[in-house]
Amino acid sequence: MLAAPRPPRPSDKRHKPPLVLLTGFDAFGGDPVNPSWRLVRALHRRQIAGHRVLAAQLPTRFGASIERLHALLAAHRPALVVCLGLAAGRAALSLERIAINVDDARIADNGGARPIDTPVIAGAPAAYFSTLPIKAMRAAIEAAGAPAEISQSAGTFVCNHLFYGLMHQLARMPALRDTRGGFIHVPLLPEQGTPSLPLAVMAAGLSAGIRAALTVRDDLRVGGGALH
Ligand code: PCA
Repeated sequence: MLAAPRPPRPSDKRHKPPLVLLTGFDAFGGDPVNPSWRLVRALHRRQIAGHRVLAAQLPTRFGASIERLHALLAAHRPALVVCLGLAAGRAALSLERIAINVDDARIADNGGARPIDTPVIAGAPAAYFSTLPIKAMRAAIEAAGAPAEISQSAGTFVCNHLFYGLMHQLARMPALRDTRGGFIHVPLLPEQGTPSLPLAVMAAGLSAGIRAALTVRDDLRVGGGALH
């Protein structure tokens, strides 16, 4: 005899939509706010292409930022992860192409650490490429009215460190084999200086970029290189 199907309980979390994990950093280096956190917070709980956005703040610290991110990855197993950080001086949403395995800090992080020429993860590969469709995302962000660019370097401070820690973990964890991940640097907010972008413009651009990352399988084959 067949067993009767188990009746659903109110606590059953069925049909839970897959997650998009967005991270931003806390304030650092004398700026009172970090626009990356303001931006991801603005998209928290939004639904994009059938996915639910979860926004989290990470500390601007070597080591601790990666530890916190890895805990979030293990707990939520997101379908897509986009980490964001501030790059004062840039004028567009800046889609990072590559994370490199080196920490070389020009200023101390929020815990006072200032590593120089040390690997993010000893013995790990020299670099990882973003697995986001960065050209398609640039096109989508621009179509949504926000400036966007491809960047060939995320620097050697905490943002590159976190980006590297993300890509290393996605490459290693079987449960995250299909999870796309990458990093976006954002400009200052208008009240912080120039160049800048209003929060609403960044939010419209980012949500269009996320939609592209969730729906475009093969990236566009269009230029995004730099001469220098
Ligand atoms: N930007 C820094 C670290 C935290 C942030 O928002 C960076 O570009 O490394």
